[in-house]
Amino acid sequence: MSDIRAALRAQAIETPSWAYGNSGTRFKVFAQRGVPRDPYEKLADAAQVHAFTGVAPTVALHIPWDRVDDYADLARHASEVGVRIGAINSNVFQDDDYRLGSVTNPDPAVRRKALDHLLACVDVMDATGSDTLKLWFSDGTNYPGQDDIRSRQDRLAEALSAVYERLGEGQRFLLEYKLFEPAFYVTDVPDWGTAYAHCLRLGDKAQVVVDTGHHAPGTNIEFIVAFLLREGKLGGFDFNSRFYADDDLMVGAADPFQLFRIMYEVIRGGALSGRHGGPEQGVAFMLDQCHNIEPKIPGQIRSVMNIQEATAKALRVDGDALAAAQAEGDVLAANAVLMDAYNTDVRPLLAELREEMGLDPDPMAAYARSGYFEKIAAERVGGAQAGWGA
Ligand code: LRH
Ligand code: MN
Repeated sequence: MSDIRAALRAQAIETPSWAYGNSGTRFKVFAQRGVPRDPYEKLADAAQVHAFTGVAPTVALHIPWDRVDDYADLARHASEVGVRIGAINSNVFQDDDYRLGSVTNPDPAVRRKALDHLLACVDVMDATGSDTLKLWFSDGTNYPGQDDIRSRQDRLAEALSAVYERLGEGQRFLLEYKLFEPAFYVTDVPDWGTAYAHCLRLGDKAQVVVDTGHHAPGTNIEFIVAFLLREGKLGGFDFNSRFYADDDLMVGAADPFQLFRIMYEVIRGGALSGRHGGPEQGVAFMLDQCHNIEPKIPGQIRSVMNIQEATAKALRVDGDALAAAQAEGDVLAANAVLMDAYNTDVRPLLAELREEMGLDPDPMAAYARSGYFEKIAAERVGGAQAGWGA
């Protein structure tokens, strides 16, 4: 049991700066009291999640949503409040020039503009000490014939090569795929295979990020995880959950059993922490969510706890019994080993672990009692609340 505790204690989950700002759908973005007005306040809120869970030490930034005059000073502020800057997310999906694509756009001037932004994000990595650039492209088309599928892949490959060349020592990029939206016919990086092929051609500094909301319904995501881990090409996760499309709901909320199966393959692949034959930086366990109607900081705390619970259950799988049943072809026994672990209530174990870590066993209740929300709701009056700026 001690190794399970050690693994859970060493778990590191990265929260996204944009989860602390206002977010919504095309129908409505509901503003909430106390929402941050700038990246400094977003980091302060993220630090609360780490303070109450003990396993959320880094925060992903999104550029330009988190643009500041002095990124080194922002990194200093992060360490003052108790966190570090994690992945830097590029944004080539919110500029009018990108209507027909960013790095895949037919217009070379637009492609240059998009590439310059990606390279500028590597400068932000240098300034903040981040070792990970996350690339998601909304690029695609809406109608057959609108553009040449193959030529767009050529343009994408050209841009990825230029970014790859720019990466410094110890730096990498994670290429994110997504089945559709905002493009509704062809998405230029639609699935894990396309992302994997581009990364394989480039080299070790290019890996794939699996956003759990970016697949066709019914996709076996843990298979993709197992495959990419075996290839040493799984760079990270954008964790969230969904009932229908890219709903960006709290991870584990819609399908906790799927999250358990994914974490089991992470553990089976030796990737829960540190080196595992893959990227030297290890697998980044990032959240990518939007709390459209629920309070932001408690939403992130609950999400981190959902990953802890899925991880603790997956660590409870009796590997020897499973291997024996699998070797004997005892289908029901093998399935039962996994279900026993999944059906184990690990909340008492996690509560004890938090006490051992000097934390309150119930992070949600402890945060509610802290009065932090009342403080920020009173202080953060005026100014423009942070959001997607869409
Ligand atoms: C795209 C995405 C991507 C981010 C954005 C916030 O759907 O998952 O990871 O840039 O959400
Ligand atoms: Mn994502």
